Amino acid sequence: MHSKIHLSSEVADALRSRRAVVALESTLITHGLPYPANLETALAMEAAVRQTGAVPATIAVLKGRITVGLSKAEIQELAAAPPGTVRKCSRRDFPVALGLRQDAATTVAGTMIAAHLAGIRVFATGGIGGVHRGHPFDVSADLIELGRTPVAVVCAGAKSILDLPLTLEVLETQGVPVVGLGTDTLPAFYTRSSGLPLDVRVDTPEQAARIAAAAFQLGLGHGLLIAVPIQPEDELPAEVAEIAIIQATGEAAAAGIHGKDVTPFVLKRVAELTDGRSRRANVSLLVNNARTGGQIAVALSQLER
Ligand code: PSU
Ligand code: MN
Repeated sequence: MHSKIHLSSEVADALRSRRAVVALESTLITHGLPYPANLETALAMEAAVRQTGAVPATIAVLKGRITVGLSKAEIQELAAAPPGTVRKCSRRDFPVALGLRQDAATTVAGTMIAAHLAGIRVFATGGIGGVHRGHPFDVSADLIELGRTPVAVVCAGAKSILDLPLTLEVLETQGVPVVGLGTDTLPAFYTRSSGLPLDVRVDTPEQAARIAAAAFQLGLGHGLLIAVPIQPEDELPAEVAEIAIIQATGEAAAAGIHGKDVTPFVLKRVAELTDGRSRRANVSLLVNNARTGGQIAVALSQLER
């Protein structure tokens, strides 16, 4: 294994004995949720993965080392870091974080890369990045990573702060299967449906695992998106989400916010504008996806035995 990557002994043991492991990202801890909700949510996601019989592997760069399987103390430290002090680590950021021995929080793209290097095939998160509304050239590196790294990413779709039709087009171009689990349409993060039809629906984690297993066996090198809607009792009404999103994205543009700062800014503003309701929805879908990721990882490891 690469000297720049470190696996916790629990994760290394699980992978060696071919047990189910689920990768979890760290950008949602440093940039997605405020303290202490970020800490509570990260730990709740790990617990949800464990309940399914899988082993969680929260991933970040710590002092220049890609760390797969953070300890509780390490999660706590990242969660309590003052906002803006930890680098958001996508594909392009690894050389900087590793070369300068920095701490950095991995995005969906960054976590996929680290998971793949470690040999983990299932990763659960909240929402993926996408094509920004009104900025068709601001395409999240997450979409490109899904096209070139063989990891199954379990998410609640993408926030409607993004241009969802263009996001689906880019995923198609990148050769990424988008599988609805219990849904015929792309979920829109805070809400169960964007109304955009998907061309594949499955209804069990086992079926999702079969598609992932086939992808990995074929070996074309791309990832998959498994889209799981937020639980009905926790979704925001579409118009509530939409009004807040339009205002927040407008404010971001007016304030000249760009690049990697857009997504954290908009998440924070939407939470303020919805009196915290969007944040509760966010936490709910994160824990739900962690549980579903665990179920898919367990099914995948059974298929391969
Ligand atoms: N979606 C969320 N919360 C988040 C993110 C996405 O609901 O914290 C993070 C993920 O780590 C994702 C990143 O990979 O934002 C996308 O950033 P960008 O749009 O700059 O590619
Ligand atoms: Mn972007």
